Amino acid sequence: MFTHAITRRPGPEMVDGITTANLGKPDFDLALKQHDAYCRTLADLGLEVTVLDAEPGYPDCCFVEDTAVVCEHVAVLTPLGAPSRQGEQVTIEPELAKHKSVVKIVPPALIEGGDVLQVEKTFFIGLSDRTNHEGAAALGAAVEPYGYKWVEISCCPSLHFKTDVNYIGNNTILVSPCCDSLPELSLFKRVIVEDDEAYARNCLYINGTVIVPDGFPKTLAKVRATGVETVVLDVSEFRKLDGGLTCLSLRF
Ligand code: CIR
Repeated sequence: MFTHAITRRPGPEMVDGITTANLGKPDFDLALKQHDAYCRTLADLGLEVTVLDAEPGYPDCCFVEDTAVVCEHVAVLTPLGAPSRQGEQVTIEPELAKHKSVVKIVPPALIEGGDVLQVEKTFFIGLSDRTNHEGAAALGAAVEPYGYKWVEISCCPSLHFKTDVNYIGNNTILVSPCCDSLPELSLFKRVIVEDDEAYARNCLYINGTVIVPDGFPKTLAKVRATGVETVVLDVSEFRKLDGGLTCLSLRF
């Protein structure tokens, strides 16, 4: 069960965030409204939500998921693989320290939270341009003492592992066709999300409810067919920066 979330509002500099999406610049005012709705939804689902102010100098600072990996026993601060984002984790540390003991991973180990999918006592860690083997091993070493297992995965070349694979409860994952055949994921029931709705692979599971991005009817129907509750949220302005629903919060 999650009880808390940390989010960070986007700042006006978000229009200069990293992107490969080719969907144009985000509308800052609309992004603020969407961010407010996102935070309200997490609160409606029972979480105590801490909303931090934007951090000047960091256009991608609202994507807090990448700055840490938080589990029941420990919070692991990540050094971030994208040079323009390195340092975002510094202001997250005191927030996490209010709740957890904090461990820091430092370069040359590189890892971003978007590459880490935790399902119960296992961390699935995808290698990417942002996460290297040293980063995966450092996260593994930080959580192993608490009885967690970790699995390093090489999948398709997406921004993050959770661009392609996300847990939606009931031992079920949403998965890209490319990652569907990964032996490491074979114990899950798998719901394949085809490329025409690729963005919707990044749904967010909170305590029995799955938040699905607006505009992806086939994925919404597939998620509902698994029997979970769903909530639909419009995060179009974050999509323009390659950001999805999971990236906008740290949950614990
Ligand atoms: C970036 O490229 O770092 C941001 N524009 C998007 C980060 C998305 N984070 C995530 O999927 N966990």
